Amino acid sequence: MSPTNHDAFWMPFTANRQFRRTPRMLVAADGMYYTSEDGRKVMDGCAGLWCVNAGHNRPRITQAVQKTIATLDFAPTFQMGHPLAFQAADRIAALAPGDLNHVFFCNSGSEAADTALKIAIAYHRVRGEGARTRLIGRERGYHGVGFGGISVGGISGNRKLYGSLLTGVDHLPHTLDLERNAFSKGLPAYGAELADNLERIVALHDPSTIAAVMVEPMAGSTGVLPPPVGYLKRLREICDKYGILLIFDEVITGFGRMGGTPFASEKFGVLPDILTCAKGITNGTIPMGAAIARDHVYEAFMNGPEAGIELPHGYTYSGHPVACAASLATLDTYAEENLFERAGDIAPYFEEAVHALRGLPHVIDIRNVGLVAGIELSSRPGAPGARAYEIFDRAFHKGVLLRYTGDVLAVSPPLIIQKSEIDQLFGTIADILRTVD
Ligand code: PXG
Ligand code: PLP
Repeated sequence: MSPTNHDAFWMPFTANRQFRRTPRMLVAADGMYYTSEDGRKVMDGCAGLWCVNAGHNRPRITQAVQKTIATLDFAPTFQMGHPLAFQAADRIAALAPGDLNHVFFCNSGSEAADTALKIAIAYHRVRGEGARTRLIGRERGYHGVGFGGISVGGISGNRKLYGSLLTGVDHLPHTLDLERNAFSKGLPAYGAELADNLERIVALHDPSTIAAVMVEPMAGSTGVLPPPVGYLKRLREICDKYGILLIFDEVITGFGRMGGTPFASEKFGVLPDILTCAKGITNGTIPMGAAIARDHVYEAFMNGPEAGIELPHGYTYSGHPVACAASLATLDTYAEENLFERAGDIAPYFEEAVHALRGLPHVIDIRNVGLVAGIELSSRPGAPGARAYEIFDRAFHKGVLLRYTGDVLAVSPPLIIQKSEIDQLFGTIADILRTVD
């Protein structure tokens, strides 16, 4: 590590002391590759943190950011406007399925989640159903790190240090079922009936108290859990039956990750009432997130006196000009190169390549959809996560950047990945699996 003081940066979701002993530093990025501080090329097997969907250092995006920052470095969006925010919202609304037409900007997936939850509760309140305040999430759900997101999220490690969280939250069971579904290719066949737990939760609390259900269409950061066939449709039906809003958190699944369509919502044929996104919205270049609402949600707020602020919510940087410019250029890049279709076209090759790891030591499940794969390993006795960490660290030193969570390795490359790079990526993992204990 270079001779700066490395104590000051309190690193997020990192074992800070371990990292300082064995640092892994990146200094540059281009296309599919990072450059490490010691000058090695490292293939980006996880699109940064699932966000660099078009690959690194795309000239169109860089130029748009440079031009905008030199022209309009900042402009407020509270009672003021600037054209880029309206253009970016238009483009994103056009990309989003159905009548998801109203884009509320923020700066991250966490803020998008909290924004969506607030809109959902307020929606019922402005319609005269103010008793609908409960929020239903799911075990193993990840919705970022705001108080709303960790409350509705289902990761005990992210919740237990932080006190009482939001009240009035309940959780569906997660959908991972190794007994019935291990080594499924694409969506697992079994588990649609798990959505019926929503009926039980509704009966317990009474529908008149429930505002919204929030889930990731495919849970990403807790280990790649594709939805069982029919599961999301069933959730939608139960929400409709009881007047509950359905929120899809597409922070990872958005912008082509699932292959073939911009959003998982379209891919799986289920339209939520609110959709949240971030990450790929700017190809990871500039922080940005959004909560996108359908017409009926937005219109419920557009009553009352015209001079009244309909939604008392917003961030200093909602619709930041540089982020909006980055987003517009990102969407142009995705469109010019047909990257969502490309991801769908190469997904079968990716699927075969990851499932070829079946039978190697420690591998107990492989899950995939689009350009995402999770490789679940058996844990070392008494040391959950240690094996995956060691593989992650070794892979970095062999020139491949992965993610891991618990003992699941996660692979989610930029959508520009070539077949030869898919071979190299899984070949490196296979080599390590053969030798790691
Ligand atoms: N919702 C979902 C579904 C996410 O995956 C967030 C919300 C929060 O977004 P922000 O921008 O506030 O981080 C996320 C983020 C990983 C990993 O490797 C996943 C995320 C972030 C960092 C690492 O699992 N997901
Ligand atoms: N804290 C203080 C003291 C502030 O004045 C503001 C915004 O004006 C915030 C927090 C919120 O910051 P942001 O709008 O960037 O989320």
